[in-house]
Amino acid sequence: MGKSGFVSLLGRANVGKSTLINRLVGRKISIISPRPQTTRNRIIGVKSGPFGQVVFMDTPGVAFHKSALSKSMIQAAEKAGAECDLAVFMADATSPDMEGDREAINRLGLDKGEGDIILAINKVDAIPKERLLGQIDKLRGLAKFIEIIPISAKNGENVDKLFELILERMPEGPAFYPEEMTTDQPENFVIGEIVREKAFLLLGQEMPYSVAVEVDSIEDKPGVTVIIMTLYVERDSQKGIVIGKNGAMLKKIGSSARLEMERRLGVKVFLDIRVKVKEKWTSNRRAFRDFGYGSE
Ligand SMILES: Nc1nc2c(ncn2[C@@H]2O[C@H](COP(=O)(O)OP(=O)(O)OP(=O)(O)O)[C@@H](O)[C@H]2O)c(=O)[nH]1
Ligand SMILES: [Mg+2]
Repeated sequence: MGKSGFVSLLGRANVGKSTLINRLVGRKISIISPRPQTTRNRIIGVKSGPFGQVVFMDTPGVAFHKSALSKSMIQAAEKAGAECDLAVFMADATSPDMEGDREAINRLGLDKGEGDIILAINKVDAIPKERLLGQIDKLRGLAKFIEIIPISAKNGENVDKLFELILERMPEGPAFYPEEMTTDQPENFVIGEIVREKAFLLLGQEMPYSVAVEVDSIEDKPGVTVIIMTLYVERDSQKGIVIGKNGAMLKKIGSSARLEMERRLGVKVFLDIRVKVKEKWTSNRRAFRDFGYGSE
């Protein structure tokens, strides 16, 4: 029998959790952006091999906004932290924030001394090496870490080593998921997330926090897959930002998302994105659960 276990990736928003899960699994299953609070729910990434199977859980970054959506996002992370065999707490070497890390650790219940935690200090490709030791010294007291490892999720530095450390701690057991499965996200959700990622990347600072995407239909026609989806925002002014002058922004978002969908699905895609206002959805639990965000 091989190894089999659950590992949660936890930390403040924007530290690189989604970048790391994609690298560990070897496939893009979680979207990435330079803005905090990109990931909105727990996303499972499965890595299978001769060693057995490790199930990683990407989680929403811990940020302290007051919206019901933010609170539910933290709950999703707490739940992942409680359900795993091992937690990887990630810190960001390029923007050290001891207080933020401490708050996140407390909020996630990682300060209780229960369960194994590895501290991974990410983005070490982007800082001078001599700054690292000081950071390790400061961070090591935040919880009872069994290992501390500097990594770069972006270029892969030390990620294999991190995986070895993880594997050492995994219990023996049967695999939970079929070997070929890499994520439990429904295809519809993944397709919606691609559009949200492109919106994040193209709108930059202008991106309304409240963008949500819903896939209305996916239809396979001869030679082309027709995907119709709706992008929701909370206010009319945000609708204007997303659509842009003469529809230019929406067009850019659409064509960049379509290219990625075509690569992923291996078919030609016709993509139609509509934009609608759904007032106050981030404070309405029912609404964001319908979108698939937050804790279950
Ligand atoms: N230089 C560098 N940048 C990185 C690295 N890992 C991630 N990033 C960048 O950091 C930003 C945030 O990455 P994400 O993976 O989306 O971070 P996250 O922790 O999932 O963020 P949330 O989902 O918002 O909590 C992106 O711009 C990434 O390209 C790294 O190892 N080095
Ligand atoms: Mg993320």
